[in-house]
Amino acid sequence: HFLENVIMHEQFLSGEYDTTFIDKTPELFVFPKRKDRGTKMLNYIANTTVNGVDGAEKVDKPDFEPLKIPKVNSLDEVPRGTKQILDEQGPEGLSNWLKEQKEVLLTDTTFRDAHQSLLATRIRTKDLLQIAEPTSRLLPNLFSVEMWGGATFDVAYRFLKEDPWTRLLKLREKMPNVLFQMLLRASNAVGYKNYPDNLIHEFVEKSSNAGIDIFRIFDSLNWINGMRLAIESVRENNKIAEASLCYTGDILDVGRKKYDLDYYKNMAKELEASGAHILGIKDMAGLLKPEAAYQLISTLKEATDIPIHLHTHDTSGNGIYTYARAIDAGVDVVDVASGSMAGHTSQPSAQSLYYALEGNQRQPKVDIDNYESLSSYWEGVRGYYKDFESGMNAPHTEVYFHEMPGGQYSNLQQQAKAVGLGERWDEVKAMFRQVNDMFGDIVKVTPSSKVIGDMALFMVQNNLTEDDIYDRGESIDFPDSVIEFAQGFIGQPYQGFPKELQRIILKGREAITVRPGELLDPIDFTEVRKSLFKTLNRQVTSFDVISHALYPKVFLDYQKFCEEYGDMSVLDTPTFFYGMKLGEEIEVEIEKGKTLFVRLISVSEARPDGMRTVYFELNGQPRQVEIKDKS
Ligand code: 3PY
Ligand code: ZN
Repeated sequence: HFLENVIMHEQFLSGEYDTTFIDKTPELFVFPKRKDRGTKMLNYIANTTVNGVDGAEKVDKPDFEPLKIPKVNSLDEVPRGTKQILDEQGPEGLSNWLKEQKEVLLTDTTFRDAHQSLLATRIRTKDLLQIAEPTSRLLPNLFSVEMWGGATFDVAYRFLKEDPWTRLLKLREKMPNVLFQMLLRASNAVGYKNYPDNLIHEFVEKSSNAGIDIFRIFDSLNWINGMRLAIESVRENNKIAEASLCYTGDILDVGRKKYDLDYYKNMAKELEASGAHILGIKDMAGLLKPEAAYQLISTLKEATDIPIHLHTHDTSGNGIYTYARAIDAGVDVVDVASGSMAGHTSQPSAQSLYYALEGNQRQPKVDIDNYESLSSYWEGVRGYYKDFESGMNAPHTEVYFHEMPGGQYSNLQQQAKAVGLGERWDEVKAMFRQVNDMFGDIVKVTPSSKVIGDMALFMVQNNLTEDDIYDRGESIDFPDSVIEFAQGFIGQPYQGFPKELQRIILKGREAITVRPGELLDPIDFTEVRKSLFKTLNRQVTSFDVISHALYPKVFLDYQKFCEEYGDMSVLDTPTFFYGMKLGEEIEVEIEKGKTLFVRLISVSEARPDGMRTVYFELNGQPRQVEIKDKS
C-alpha cells in the first residue's frame, strides 16, 4: 500500500517532489483497512442463499452434472495458429494469407456473441477460462475466436461483478495461437453513446495491448464518418481493422429500395478506401436470405479486393443455407458457434456447417471430433444459465418481419419482463417494427436498436399508437435514448431523419449534423486517474481509467461491490447465482494455491426485524453471518 500511495500521490504524479517528499507527507502512511476475504465471501454467499442474486427472483439451487472439460496436455507445444501469422506478417500479410486459403475459415463466437444472443451475455469468465486452453489446442485452425466487446464489457461489471479486462488478459494467456476478435461499436466503443475521440483512441490502444487482434468495427447507422477514427486507431496499433457494413432490409425485395445491392456495394468500397483490412458483413438480425447472400458476396467480391467475413444469426433457421450460398460465392470467413451454443438467435452451428459442406472443396479444416467434445462442455455450462434463456425453442421466421438483432432479443425480453411487459412480448416485437418504419427504416444494431427497443417498450407500456405520437407528441416525454437519437448524438441515419417526428421528439432542442466526437471535450486521463485514486484508495490502472470514462456509475458500483464482497469471480457459477444448499461444501480458490473450504450448516428463521443468521464452516471453523431477508 505504501508504494501505491506514493505513485498515486498528486505531488508525485505532477512531478513536484524532492527527497523530503516521503518525510513530509504523512498521508503516505495511511493504509486502508481491509476486511478479510473469507468474511466478505461468506457475506456474498449468505446474501445470495437467502435473497437470490441481485435483481432476480430467488430460486432454489438446482443439481448440476460436473462439466466435461476435454483433457489436453499443457506440456505439449501449443500448435501454431493465425495469431502467429499476424505477429510475423502484420495485418496486410494476414489479409493476404487469408485470400490464399481455399477452404472457408471459421470464427468461433461461443465466447461472445453466442451467449450474448442466447443467455443475455451472462457467461462468466470462470466458465470461459476453463475451456480456453482446450479450445486453443483442439481447434488451432480457427481463423479467430470472438471473445470480447459488444455487450460483454458492460454486463461483466453490471451483472457478473467481474472485470472485463481481466477476462481478456486471462483468456489471452490460455490461447496464444488463435486471433482474438472483438466487436467495437465504432465511436460508441462498447457503450451506447458516442464518446470523445481520445477515449476511442485510448480504448483501442489499451485493448490492443491487452490482447485484441481483430476489431470488427461497425456504426449503428452505417454512417462511415462515425467509423473512420476507430479504423485509423486500429491501424495505428498494427492490428486488423475489420470494417463492417450492417445488413438490414432485404435486397431481394424489389419493393424496398432504401438498402439495395448498390447501397451495400458503395458502402463496401468506401470501407475498403477507409483502410479496412477485412470487409465485415454484419447480419446482426439474420435477415440475409440464401440467394441474397449469394448476390451480395458475389457483388462485393467483384467490387473490392479485401477478404470478406460474414456474420449472421440463425433466428430464422436458414443460417446454414445462407452460409452455403455465401461460400459458393467465395466468402472467406464465416462466424459459427459451438453446436450446443448455436442456432436460434445465436450463430449457426460449426458442426452443422462442417457436415453440410461434406464433399465440398471448401469444407473447413477443423477436427470435428474435437468440436464435438468442446460442444459437450458448453452444453453443461449452458445449463447454469437457464434462467436467462429466451424461451425460443424453434426457428422464428418472424425475424424477417421485426428485424430485431439476435444480440438484442434476449436482452430486450429481459427488459420487457422487468417493466411488467413479459406477457405482452408479442406486442413489443410488433411495435419494434412499427417504430422502425416511423423512424424511416433505419439500420438496427446497438445502439440504434436500443433506441427502437426503448421506444417500442415505451409505447406498449403507455398504450400509445403511432397516431398518438403525432397527435399528442407535444405532451409526451420520450425516453432519453430516443431524444438523443433525434439530436444526432449517435450519428446520422442514411437519408436523414423523418423531419416531422424529429421535431415532435426534439421539442425545440437543437439537432447536430456533424460527428458528435467533434463536439465532445477530450477526457483528461490524468485527472480521472487522480480522482479515482482518491475514491478507490488503491492503485489505479489504465484499464480502470478507461472503464470509468466509459461507464462511470457502473464502474463505481462494481468497485463498491468489490469493497463489500471482494472478487466474486472466483466462485463457481451455481454458487454465484444460487448461493449454497444446506450441508453443501464448496472449494473456492481465491488465488493460486490458496483455497477456502466453505460448508453451509444452517440458516435461522427470520426474526421480527427480518434478520437471519447463516451458519457456515470456513476451513473447519464455525462462522456466522447476519443477513436481512428481503422477501
Ligand atoms: C452488439 O453491439 O453488442 C452487437 O452484438 C450488435 O449486433
Ligand atoms: Zn451478432
